[in-house]
Amino acid sequence: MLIGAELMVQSLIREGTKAIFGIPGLSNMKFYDVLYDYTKNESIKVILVRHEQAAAHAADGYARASGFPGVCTATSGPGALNLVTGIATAYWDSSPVIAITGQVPLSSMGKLSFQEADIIGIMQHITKFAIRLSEASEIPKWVKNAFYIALTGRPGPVVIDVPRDLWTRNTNGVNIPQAPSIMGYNGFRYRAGSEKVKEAISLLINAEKPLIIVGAGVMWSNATNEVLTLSNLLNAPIVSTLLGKAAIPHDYPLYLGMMGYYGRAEANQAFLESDVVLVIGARISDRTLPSPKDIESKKVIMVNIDPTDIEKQSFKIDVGLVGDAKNILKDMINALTSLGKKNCKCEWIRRLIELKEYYEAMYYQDDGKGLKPWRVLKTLRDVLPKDTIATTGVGQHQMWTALFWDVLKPRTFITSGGMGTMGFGLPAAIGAKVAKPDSTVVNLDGDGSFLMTANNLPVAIEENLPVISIIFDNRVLGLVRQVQEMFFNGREFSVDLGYKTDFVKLAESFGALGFDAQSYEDLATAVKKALRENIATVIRVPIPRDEPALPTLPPGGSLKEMIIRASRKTG
Ligand SMILES: Cc1ncc(C[n+]2csc(CCOP(=O)(O)OP(=O)(O)O)c2C)c(N)n1
Ligand SMILES: [Mg+2]
Repeated sequence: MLIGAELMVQSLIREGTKAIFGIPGLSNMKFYDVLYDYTKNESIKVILVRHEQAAAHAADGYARASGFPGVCTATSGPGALNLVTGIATAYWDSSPVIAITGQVPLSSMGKLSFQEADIIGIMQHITKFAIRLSEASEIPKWVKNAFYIALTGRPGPVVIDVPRDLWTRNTNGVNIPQAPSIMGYNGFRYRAGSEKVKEAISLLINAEKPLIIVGAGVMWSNATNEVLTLSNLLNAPIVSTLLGKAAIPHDYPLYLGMMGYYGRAEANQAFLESDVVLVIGARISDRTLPSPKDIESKKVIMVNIDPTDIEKQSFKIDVGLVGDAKNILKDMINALTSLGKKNCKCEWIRRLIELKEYYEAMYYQDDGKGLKPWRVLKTLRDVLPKDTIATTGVGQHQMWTALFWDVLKPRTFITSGGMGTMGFGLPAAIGAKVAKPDSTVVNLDGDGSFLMTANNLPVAIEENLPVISIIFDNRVLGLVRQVQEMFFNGREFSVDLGYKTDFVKLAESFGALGFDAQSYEDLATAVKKALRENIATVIRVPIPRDEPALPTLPPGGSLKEMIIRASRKTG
């Protein structure tokens, strides 16, 4: 005879769960009570966060770093509501997070009971699937289904809401399902037909200026090698979305960086000049392509596991290939090899090298007035191991990281793209460190973003998760200030964070190491010390208040209107 809470813990462990992030409370207390025994025999780790938003972000960071669903839990009402931002963040970025929420007892539902919230009603719009259980015996089935839904097709979050009385309910002879069974869900794992694959390949071979756009789907499908092979065979350069950065090693010579609203100029220019684009595992959001006009004259091939991504576009897709990127790319490579046609596209490659050199000379300048974000990031890259996992907050520092942080291994760049959630960096770093304890994890954060979830610094200390937070400390909500300066006639308002906050003391007050890096040398020394001491560390790096994140676009603008230089002197 097993009670519901036992069934839940055993089911999670059976699916491979190694860690759960959360906070206990009235409605998930029995779940914790059973977890207690399983932590004693080290079958599972339970990590106490300081706010449930961090539990969801940590599960998300865990998922993106490992490729395996991250699990979080919260009590009913305020606990579960605190998960909302983190779950929405995971949904927008297609990350497999599983949330187990406690709920008021079945008999109390709908009565404005203590800590009651309609979590399914709220979560169903921001999850791939959300279910409230009504029988304890259903737990194994829905845990199995949840993992299957979260990880198949386009990955995404799943919520299982468990009324409190089910945790303690006795169950007898419950069937442990061998396979998932969900009516009407098939994971979207279609394969593209060989005719369509040939059509796509012939468009690419005959292109004069082919370009590959890589999104997060390449990472989820583990298709990095296939993308590089195809790029090589076609002589087609690669650009990426913000999340697609995590899929391409940046030392690949034909990678031009992130394109889009704050994208690298050479990536945007290459996109504008290209004639055939192959979009792999990217949904082409309004951040990547702010104006669909910019793609209208091109031939477009789109590979995506989610057919709605192909169907919903406002521009024409010439060939849509629905299925897992790795499988489809293998078919494309086979088709290409059998056609045996390799065209050097020398003019196109020459032009791209020219663009790259031209813009790099523009980015990598240093007038000696204050620390330059690009040099801060180069300094960090030089002292951190190749497989370092970087997370970010949201703002200018995120855009500088997108532009100048070199990702050298897949799955080592974790950022909130679709939702743009400030406060993501530290908890996501904590989750990534739990998933990959042998990798260095660095949170490249903004001062504003860091302060949104810095209350979780003690988690890194108490759980012995030595993540390093680098604070790009411009004392301002920099990205908002920049938009006010550039597009609201300089009416900078409600963005200054003041000069009193002391990040070193804040770190030390939690028992972390704190450093104030006044130079690139200071920064390198502090990072080396953090690595040596191996405890959670905060390094504050002062950045001039008016340092811009460029390129950018005017509001509503197209990639043709890129603003590459600041109109007034900064520094
Ligand atoms: C939760 C949340 N609130 C508000 C915003 C709007 N927003 C976008 S960037 C930004 C400023 C971020 O400041 P900081 O973290 O210091 O980064 P910086 O731009 O200065 O590098 C704000 C307020 C947001 N993205 N997320
Ligand atoms: Mg800031």
